[in-house]
Amino acid sequence: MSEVVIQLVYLGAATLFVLALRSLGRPESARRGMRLAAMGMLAAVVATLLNERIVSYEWIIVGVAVGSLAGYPLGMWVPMTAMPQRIALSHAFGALAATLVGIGEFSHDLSEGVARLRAAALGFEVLLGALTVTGSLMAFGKLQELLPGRPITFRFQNVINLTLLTAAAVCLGWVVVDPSAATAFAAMAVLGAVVGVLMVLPIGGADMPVVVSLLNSYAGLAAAATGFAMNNNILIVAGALDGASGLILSVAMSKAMNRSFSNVLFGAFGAPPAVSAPGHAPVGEISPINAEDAALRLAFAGRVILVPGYGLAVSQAQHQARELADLIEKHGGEVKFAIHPVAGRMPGHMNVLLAEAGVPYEKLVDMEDVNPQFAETDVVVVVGANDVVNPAARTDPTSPMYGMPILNVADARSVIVLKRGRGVGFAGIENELFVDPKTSMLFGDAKQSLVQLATEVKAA
Ligand code: TAP
Repeated sequence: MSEVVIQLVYLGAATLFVLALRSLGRPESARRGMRLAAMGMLAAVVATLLNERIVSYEWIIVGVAVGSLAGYPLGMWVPMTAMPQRIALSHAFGALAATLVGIGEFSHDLSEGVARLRAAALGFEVLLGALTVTGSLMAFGKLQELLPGRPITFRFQNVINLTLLTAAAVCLGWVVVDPSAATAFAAMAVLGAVVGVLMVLPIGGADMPVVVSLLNSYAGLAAAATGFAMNNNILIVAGALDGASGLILSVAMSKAMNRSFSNVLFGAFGAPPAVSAPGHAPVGEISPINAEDAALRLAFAGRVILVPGYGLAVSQAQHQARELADLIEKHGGEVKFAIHPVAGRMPGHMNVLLAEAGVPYEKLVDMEDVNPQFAETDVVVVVGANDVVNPAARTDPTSPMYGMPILNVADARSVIVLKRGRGVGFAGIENELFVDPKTSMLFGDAKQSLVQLATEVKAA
């Protein structure tokens, strides 16, 4: 009877996970999505605790206590800008759990003889799990700047990595053919862990969000394999959902950065370039503007679009951006926020920051929808964005960015750019928008500049 109840709860939890993923696709329903996912996870955990194979709850209680103590501060106190490394760490923990379960189950069954299918599932789980643990720790180290962010390359890196991965796959095959081959099982786990390190080291720190998302996918697949090995349906469903969504997200991120997925993984790209690409120095003079003049333009503008970018996240200026938008609207203007899919350093970065500041969802407009509106816009305020507004992506076939979809802010009647100086963005290339005759530069930290603008707009 209890088994029927458990399976029914699992079915409900799986439905909640699917609905949650669907809701997470839009900013206005994302909070609901998170709640649905949390409810699904709670139901799945409670149902699992009813499993009759559990002989003692003591260690489970200790695990829940330790996990909660570690998880609460990680969830509540880690700043938004540190979210990618926090997520990398979570994947490392999740994959470690899957790996240890796999090793435990394999060793436990060894004396009685492991069934071939089960050995295959456990081997797959441990191989992917070990790779994800070390890969995620490397990603964490790079994002946290404990390791150098630049790609750490070595000769024949792709050949060596591929050879090691093939050797690990051969060990897995060996375990499937002979499920008593404990040495092959151990060698496979070690090789998986080594591949995790060597695959992530040559990838630059700035590409880590794509890698973290891919490792998320691997952790999901490892969990699904655990589900097969332990005959647990919810692990299979949740793992498959995680695996598929992580992969889709990685590919979508690469696409929005105008990079092929294989280039991110094998191209040793993503290092902050020391100098801008030769031949791309923009011709023209920068026109600085002071806060007073910029505010006058904003106070009397009919249509204004704010374009947030990585600099807004760095200076944590989301509340000030919203305040400025409110003040412009009080003066009779209409304000929208243009959201580029890879603005910032992680998917949905700008949406999350602006939602935190209470910007209404209907004011956040996606790139495809906002681009045709720039031509009708009086003033665009670019807040710490650079690459996502670089016109070279549209106009310069020799630019490394050529072909990347961008926000066409250069189509607007006038542009005010808020940034600290002449620093380049993630792609490390110059931006002609900054010397466009209709662009004015308001230099300074984004938060301070927005505060000054707000003060001046209030007084206008
Ligand atoms: P970026 O092109 O990185 O430009 C950010 C600009 O912000 C810099 O030029 C910098 O100029 C300015 N800035 C930094 N700190 C600031 C501060 N405190 N106040 C004011 N300005 C500040 O940003 P973007 O336009 O958002 O583009 C994102 C880039 O990251 C894209 O190339 C994208 O492909 C890449 N990327 C994105 C993701 C995801 S998923 N979002 C993942 C990996 C890589 P100053 O130094 O002169 O101030």
